Amino acid sequence: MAKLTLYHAAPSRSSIVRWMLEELGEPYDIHLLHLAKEEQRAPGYLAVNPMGKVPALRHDDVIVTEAGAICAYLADEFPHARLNVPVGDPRRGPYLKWLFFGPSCIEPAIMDRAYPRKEEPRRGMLSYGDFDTVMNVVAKAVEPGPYLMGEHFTAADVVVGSTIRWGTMFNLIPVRPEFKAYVARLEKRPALQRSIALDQELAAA
Ligand SMILES: N[C@@H](CCC(=O)N[C@@H](CS)C(=O)NCC(=O)O)C(=O)O
Repeated sequence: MAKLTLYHAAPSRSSIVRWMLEELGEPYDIHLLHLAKEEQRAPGYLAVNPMGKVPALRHDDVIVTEAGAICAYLADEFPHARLNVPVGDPRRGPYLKWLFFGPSCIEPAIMDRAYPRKEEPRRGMLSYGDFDTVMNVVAKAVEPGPYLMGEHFTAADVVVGSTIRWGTMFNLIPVRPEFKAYVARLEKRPALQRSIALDQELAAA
């Protein structure tokens, strides 16, 4: 049994972590959950993630949930893969910013646009401000390329890149040349290609 187990549904937000694990190159096991069968609400799994959601990661006796936190954790625990920016490096500030910006700004901005509220909240009350600002900020950040941290591909690209890729795929974000080029660069990565192929096998089984 590998030290790392991903609680996974294919495809879903846990695919973000599967990509991260493929980038890492460490052996891992998959514990598959069928969301349509509500397996994520079974008491055994709620003991792993009381939110009843995937992903969750077990690393020996440590359980981590939330895709962004899992990617940050893995990047720091396995520094040889150079997917983190270590403590003491001034680039760690922007790196952490992107890791948090993905789940706390990009994703809610996309979902609020896909499922509009009856009453528009005040901009100042929303953690992400407004959709267009979020998209402009991300587009500007990915434009110089190849990655958010320049030449250094990091866990932040796995987190932010997964959401941009998925948003583009389902037409939930504007088709912008900056996003198309960034996603094309990400899709050239063998680890992402492997994780997509592995998820397709699982989904077809
Ligand atoms: N904030 C969580 C969100 C996870 C999430 O929403 N996962 C979905 C799959 S994409 C899920 O487990 N849905 C099943 C359910 O809510 O019953 C994260 O980023 O990890």
